[in-house]
Amino acid sequence: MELLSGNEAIAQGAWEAGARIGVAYPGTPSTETMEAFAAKSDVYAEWCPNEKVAVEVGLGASAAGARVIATMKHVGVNVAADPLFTAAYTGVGGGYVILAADDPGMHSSQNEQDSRFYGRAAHIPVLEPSDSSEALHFAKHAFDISETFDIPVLIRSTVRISHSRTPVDVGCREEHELIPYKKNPAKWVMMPAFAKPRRRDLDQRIKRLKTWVEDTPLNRIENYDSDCGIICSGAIYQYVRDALPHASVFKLGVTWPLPVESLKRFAQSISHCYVIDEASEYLSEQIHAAGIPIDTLPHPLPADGELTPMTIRKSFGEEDMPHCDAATDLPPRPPALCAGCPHRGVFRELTRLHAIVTGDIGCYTLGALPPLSGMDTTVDMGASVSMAHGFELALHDSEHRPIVGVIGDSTFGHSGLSSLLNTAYNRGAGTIAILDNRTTAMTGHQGNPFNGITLQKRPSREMDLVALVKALGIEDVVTVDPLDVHATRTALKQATTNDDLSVVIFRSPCVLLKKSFIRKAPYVVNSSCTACHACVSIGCPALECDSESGNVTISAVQCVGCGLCSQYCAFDAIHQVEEASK
Ligand SMILES: Cc1ncc(C[n+]2csc(CCOP(=O)(O)OP(=O)(O)O)c2C)c(N)n1
Repeated sequence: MELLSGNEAIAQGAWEAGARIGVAYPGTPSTETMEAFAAKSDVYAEWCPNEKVAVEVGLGASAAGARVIATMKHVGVNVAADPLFTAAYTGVGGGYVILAADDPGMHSSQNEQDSRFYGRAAHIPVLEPSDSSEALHFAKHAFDISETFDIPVLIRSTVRISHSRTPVDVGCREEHELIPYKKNPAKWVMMPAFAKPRRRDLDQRIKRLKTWVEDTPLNRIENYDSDCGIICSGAIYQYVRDALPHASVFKLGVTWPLPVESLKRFAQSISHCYVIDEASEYLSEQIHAAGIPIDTLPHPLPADGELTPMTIRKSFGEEDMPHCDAATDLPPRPPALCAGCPHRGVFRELTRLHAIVTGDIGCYTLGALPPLSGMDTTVDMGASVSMAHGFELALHDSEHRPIVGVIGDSTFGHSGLSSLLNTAYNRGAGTIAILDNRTTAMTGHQGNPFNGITLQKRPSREMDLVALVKALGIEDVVTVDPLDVHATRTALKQATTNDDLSVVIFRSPCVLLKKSFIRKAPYVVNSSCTACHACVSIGCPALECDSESGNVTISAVQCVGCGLCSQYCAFDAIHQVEEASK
């Protein structure tokens, strides 16, 4: 028995099922799944530059006969949707399981999405575990389902399943020989002449799945109260058990296709049957559409955000559960760039320039928050570069503020590269700042093509970012140390005042990377300080400002000695400890 997170359990299940290959792009809450899989014996695993590439690499390996797992967060499924939809037509060779980890409540995402809609739209079965033990077993089953029905299988988890640890009985690995590859264009070449019969074949496979799903033990009925029954899945099952212990429950483990006939019988056997779903109407819409009689909840549940046992109890007009009360008197902890983060100065300088900044997704999105307030837009990975081009197209005759797209190195590899190709191809202008902190910091320091570190630390290539940008025909490319304020200011000024498309690569390792950790002697403020607060304008959490006197001090615990604040001091009042004590 081990205590595993849902993510680790899915990796364990894939390993036990004999999966040989794992492919992923990181994204919370899915990331640890591939990290755990990569640490197993007898497997190959890699980070891909994005989720579309990952799903395609996985499909190739599956076609060649291997069992494969691909993992991503919910928004990654949008990126991977193109191969995903057609993979339902081709079907698989070796079993192919894809994890989509959703983030209801948006703990670390730009939107709330329900990946089960993808299963339904793409005709791909969806399994939803409710704890780590199920995560392991469902992952194992998913490979068999994939091979039996010749179809990829989606495992949908949510943040509470992915990140909660529950006891799991781990087993041994069952080796699976490669399923011999045979050339079969009618299955694998999806041009219309082959895709049309394959579409009809898909219908047959779905028909078989719909029969199978009525009896699979992955769904479970718990019969208690005949007056109140709940249909639910995933983490919500655990909340329902806590909140309404006497209710009967239809616990769905397969949420596409739904076991319509079994659900109908359950609903008819109960006086009042309800559907409880989180930040989504996925289940209730389908259950209504199937003509299954469902009651309206006594009090509606919130339409967005995570549910809790408490919100569910309240919707039934039940008393509070005192042990479930979360502390409400905790001090707020707004997110901030770390002390010493190399992204900080770039945003300070962009604000000084009054630039319109199209931002992107990564640690640097925090540059949007006060006091830096250095970002105008953030939408999806890669959008900084393409939206900067859009701003330029619309405003270049009327707006005299510089337009700057800001993107991280991993995000540039994910999809910024194709956006920059577009701007270069269409002779766009503006400035692109690539914040190359030598890692994919936001999701926990994964490797990417620009630091050349692979998931299993196998030999790799470190892409030459300057050469890559130049290869697009962009001549104005410079590399700058973002911890040098003068160099940063000069480079941005130069890039934003010429008529060309310019790229500035700000290169300095993430301060949390062990190797690069600056940890020089901290800085201190001396008596020349006039409390002008120019240093505070960079928003470093190491700088503390007395609310009454306005005096600034630097926390020796937090300061890592990057020296950015001293470069903003016009009164020579900030020095490193050794210098100050001279
Ligand atoms: C399509 C998609 N996939 C994955 C993610 C998760 N994610 C958010 S930021 C990020 C990486 C950011 O790395 P980088 O661009 O290098 O910036 P850093 O955090 O290092 O500053 C990832 C993988 C996402 N938001 N969207």
